[in-house]
Amino acid sequence: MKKTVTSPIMLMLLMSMLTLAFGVQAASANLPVHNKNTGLDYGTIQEAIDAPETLNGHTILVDAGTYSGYEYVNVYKRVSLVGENRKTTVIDGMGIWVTAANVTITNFTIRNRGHAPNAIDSMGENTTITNNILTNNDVSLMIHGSNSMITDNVIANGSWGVYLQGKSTDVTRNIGMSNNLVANNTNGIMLEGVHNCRLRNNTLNENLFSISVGATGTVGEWMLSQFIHDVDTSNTVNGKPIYYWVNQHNKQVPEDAGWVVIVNSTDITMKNLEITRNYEGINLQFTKNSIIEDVRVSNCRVGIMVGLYSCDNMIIQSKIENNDQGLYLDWQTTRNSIHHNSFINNTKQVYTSRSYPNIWDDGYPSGGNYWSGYTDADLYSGPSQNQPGSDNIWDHPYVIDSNNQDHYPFVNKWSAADVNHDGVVDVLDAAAISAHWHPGPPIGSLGFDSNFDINGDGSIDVLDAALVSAYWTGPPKGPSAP
Ligand SMILES: [Ca+2]
Ligand SMILES: [Ca+2]
Ligand SMILES: [Ca+2]
Repeated sequence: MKKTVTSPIMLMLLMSMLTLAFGVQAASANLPVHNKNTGLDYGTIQEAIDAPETLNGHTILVDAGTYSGYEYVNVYKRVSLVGENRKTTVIDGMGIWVTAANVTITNFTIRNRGHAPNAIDSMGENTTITNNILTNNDVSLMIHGSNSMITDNVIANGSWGVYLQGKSTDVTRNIGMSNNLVANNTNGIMLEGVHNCRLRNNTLNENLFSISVGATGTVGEWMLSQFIHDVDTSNTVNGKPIYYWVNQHNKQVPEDAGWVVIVNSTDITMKNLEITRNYEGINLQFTKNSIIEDVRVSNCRVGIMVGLYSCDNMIIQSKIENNDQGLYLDWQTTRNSIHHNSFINNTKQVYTSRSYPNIWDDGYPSGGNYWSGYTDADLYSGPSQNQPGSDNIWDHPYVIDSNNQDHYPFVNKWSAADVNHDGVVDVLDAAAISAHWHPGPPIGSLGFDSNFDINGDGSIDVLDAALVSAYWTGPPKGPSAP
């Protein structure tokens, strides 16, 4: 049997022969960009925009293929740019610079864009960016215009993923982001100086610094409203939900948090959290009387941000490790009490934007914090560190600035069960607990020393001894029975 095979090549040949025969020009053979409204075709996206026939409200369709060769496409008319297929309609090395309002960009891959203007850079209001793949760009998406929508995009492998940045001349507000995958960027999503943004179901995976919120402007312009955003727990950082709380009181952040932002709130407890790889790990803004306790914050730009006007908070028993800046104290932050933490290998352990006074120790012998890289002598003990005998507290204060000093910096990393602070949990701690045994009456009674009340229940008893056993790091407690 003979089979009739019609290959695509044969079809094309046939079509060109027909075209020649009938003198009809194949409309789209060499001109891959089409104005859907006028029916006219163009060689480049820019030509289609520039054509006098292209008017506001028109849709420009772009065939699959790779588009490059220009610095950027200048979208200064209110048009929709629609790619044929987001995987095969590729803008390579060019930026899209949007200055008109009501522009839509959909179904493109935009990649390998080095410098400003960015891969997509929009000054226009009501910009819609949907169903694109933005990859290997310096900045994939820079949005300055209000009422913009960013949905269903993949934004990956760049230096900066999404940058929502307020204009210096106007208030930028009401930007929505939903169903985006932001992955493997150095910096994932930055909200900077924008107002009232709404984030839903965005997935941040394996970015070096996942997400940030900050204010811009001079001191007088640092408004609370730059932190009022609607970000719910459908947004995740490496599989863990984001808790972005505004105007909350007397609540505890769930322990599965991937990023924590607390705005204009009081009496919030953040306990037993493990936060890593955000721009700010825990970010307090305009927040008071809250407590950060037993958390570990690592590998962030800023481990814990004590932001604008955040006062009277406590940060205790936490490990702040391998961040660029361990703790950042911003404008008008005072009376925050920070002790029994370990600051380990942060490039800068503490940054104070101004020298507002804060409290860095819990008196003697309860002590202050552990600061990696800080060494001093430990020959003395006592509240003034002038009595002979070492006490595992350095003899001189750790000085952050003139208003901020830890008077009793620990020689060793802080651990609740290491009650003598010698860096191991062993028989000496068990003995010290016995020596300060004080079951029953509550804190404040005569002879009670809270240093030995490991579980903080107001009693020094068998439960505290059990914690020494549980956190034992010394030599084995005895011959192990077969
Ligand atoms: Ca000492
Ligand atoms: Ca010890
Ligand atoms: Ca106790």
